[in-house]
Amino acid sequence: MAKRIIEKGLCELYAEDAERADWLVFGRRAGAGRRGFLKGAGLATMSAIVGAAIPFHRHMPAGLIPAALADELKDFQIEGKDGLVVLNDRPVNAETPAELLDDPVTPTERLFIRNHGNLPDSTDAQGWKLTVDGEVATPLELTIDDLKSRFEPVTQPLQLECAGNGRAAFNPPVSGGQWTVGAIGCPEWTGVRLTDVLDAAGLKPSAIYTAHYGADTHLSGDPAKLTLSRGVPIERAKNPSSLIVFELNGAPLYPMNGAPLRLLIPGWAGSCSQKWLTRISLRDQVHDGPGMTGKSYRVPSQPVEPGADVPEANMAIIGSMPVKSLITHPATNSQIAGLSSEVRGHAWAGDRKVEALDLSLDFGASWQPAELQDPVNPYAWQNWRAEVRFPQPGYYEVWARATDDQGVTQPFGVTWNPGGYLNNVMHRIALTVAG
Ligand SMILES: Nc1nc2c(c(=O)[nH]1)N[C@H]1C(S)=C(S)[C@@H](COP(=O)(O)O)O[C@H]1N2
Ligand SMILES: [Mo]
Repeated sequence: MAKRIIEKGLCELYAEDAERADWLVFGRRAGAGRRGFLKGAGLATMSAIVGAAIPFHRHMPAGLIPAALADELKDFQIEGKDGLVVLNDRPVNAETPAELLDDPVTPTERLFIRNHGNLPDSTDAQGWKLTVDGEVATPLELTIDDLKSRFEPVTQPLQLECAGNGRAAFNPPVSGGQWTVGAIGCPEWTGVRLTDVLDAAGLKPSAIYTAHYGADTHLSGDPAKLTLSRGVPIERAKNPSSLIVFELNGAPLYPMNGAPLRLLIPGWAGSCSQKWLTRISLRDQVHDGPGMTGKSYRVPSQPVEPGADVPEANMAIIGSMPVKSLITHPATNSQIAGLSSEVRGHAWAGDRKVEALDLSLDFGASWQPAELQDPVNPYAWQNWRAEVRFPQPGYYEVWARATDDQGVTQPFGVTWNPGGYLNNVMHRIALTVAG
């Protein structure tokens, strides 16, 4: 596995803008406790992070990075999240270790975070407005209360996966977040159907693509620049599983997962699911905002040699995510007492359904089927389990391989592409069987 590349350090972040760092680190506005000196909730959080009371906290300046954390991003916890591995902190990007994704429905504190820019100044639902404009008969401006009162609510577990999940395994390495396997989750979302809102605005026949806009700001601080603005073909927007959501697991959205309003286009590249959603514009052409062109969220139309420089004309926009699976129990490197163990996890296939999940204990020489459940609704991941028996004590690898309803199976090796996307290589874990 390629070495993790941490793009920005905590020290650098605090040195540049301590208040914003507080917001990113503690998930709340600076000044609420750490302006001046450490007190109240800020002090409690800081004590929890360093693992002890801080006797001299009265002298600890706001914005000071505890030396205990200075170069240890891995020990660094994001308030409201549990056990996520921080890949870089400006912007915050954090993934979930596979064994913490064991729940059938992903808890909020275990849903990954993928940010391109600075968080919006406010994530307050009060006064938030969503504009729907462009190729529509009646442009709309909707508050969150309007969305709740005018449209039918929908609550469903739905998968969200970053297109760059698995990038860390690319060889030659590709720049960008070095995600391993944990930029995926399937929490329960509540919102309204995007198609219902589009119907209310009245789509013109010329509307062929959406364009999504959010309130986060560009890392450069330039207000004229957008962080990310992707879109989807109108048919995908009309899919009843495409939602405008305001709740995550029965509570208002977590700030860094897009509060107070976001899109969810489950099964497609996570980047289609605009966070801090402020505007959906209907276009009469394929959207060309940041994230739609060049090497962003595009892959070669034909397989290429690893490291190849692919001309833009040969690149196509990513749509559905491919068939994939994860082993969430046991954790890799576990010791197994006895000669058998339950193995379990999830499998998903973007727009498709997973038809089979097979396991191998002998490096792919033979395979045995696991019990695979149907999705609880379209675009929820599918849970699977198996009781596996090991012939004798020793070192084993468990490999999981999902096959979708078109017969497409996960590959053994990475299908290389310049942006480091869509790595759906089989997940493997290591087990020591004590017998
Ligand atoms: N406004 C905005 N929306 C965004 C992003 C972003 O940086 N800004 N990142 C996108 C990407 S690349 C992914 S994978 C998902 C991640 O959602 P999460 O952070 O809630 O897990 O949000 C998408 N929506
Ligand atoms: Mo992403």
